[in-house]
Amino acid sequence: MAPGSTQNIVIFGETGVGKSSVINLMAGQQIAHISPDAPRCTLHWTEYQITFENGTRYRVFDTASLEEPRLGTGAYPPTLLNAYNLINNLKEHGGVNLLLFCIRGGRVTATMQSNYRLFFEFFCEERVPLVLVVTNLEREPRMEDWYRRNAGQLEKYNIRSAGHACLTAANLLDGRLRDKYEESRGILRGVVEAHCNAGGWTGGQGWLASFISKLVKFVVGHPKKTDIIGILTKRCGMAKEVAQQVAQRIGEELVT
Ligand SMILES: Nc1nc2c(ncn2[C@@H]2O[C@H](COP(=O)(O)OP(=O)(O)OP(=O)(O)O)[C@@H](O)[C@H]2O)c(=O)[nH]1
Ligand SMILES: [Mg+2]
Repeated sequence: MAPGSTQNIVIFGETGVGKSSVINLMAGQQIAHISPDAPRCTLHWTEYQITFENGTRYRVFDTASLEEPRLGTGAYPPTLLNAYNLINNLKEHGGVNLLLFCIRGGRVTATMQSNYRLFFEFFCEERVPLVLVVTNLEREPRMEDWYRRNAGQLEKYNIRSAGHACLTAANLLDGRLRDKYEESRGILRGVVEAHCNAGGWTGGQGWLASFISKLVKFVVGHPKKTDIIGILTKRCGMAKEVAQQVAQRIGEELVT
């Protein structure tokens, strides 16, 4: 990794799974607010900066995920706008180096699978390494055992990761559990350092049209072509002809 460079990490996962707590664990101090946060719509994000003792710097984009396997039609326009703003912001900062997918140690669900697809397949086009961060494991005698028990289930849902960290992100624990919290910091930092891609991914030519058309697959009902052209021109600042071409490429999934 180039000395002095900053790695960009996108963290995602359902509300309350422990994203803010994981950021604080990684930082070694309280920089992110623990819930309840104000409700945010899908792909809205907050940015945090973390520097490890060895000097490596990270910019963490804490993003809001889907709360159900599908998106309501009304949620489609703001999600699209957030995705567009997020990719541009990431581009300005050199692209994404790592995805952290945060889940609570429990059973694997359809919403988890949808979020995995939204961020890894749709948003990052499978071009960014993904690390699974499993929280709430302080009661496990060996936290890593969760992964061994659930690897088959993850496989069944097609959730694939370059690495994983089984941990506890709850900071108000004492005694033996406190030791597990400290152990968790080492596990998390190790996996982040091991899997950050050297080059940031920024999304290629045609990213927007491709993302819009993939996102449609998640929406209940069919978004209107005129609504999409409206967002692209009014909110994303795109020229009308370009927006029309984008909507045209998406084609038959849209209602005219
Ligand atoms: N027992 C236990 N509690 C945890 C763990 N991680 C987080 N929590 C608790 O779960 C609650 C939610 O944690 P947050 O870190 O705010 O979750 P979040 O994903 O950032 O939530 P949103 O920002 O609302 O999406 C808090 O009360 C945390 O203290 C964990 O590993 N174990
Ligand atoms: Mg949070």
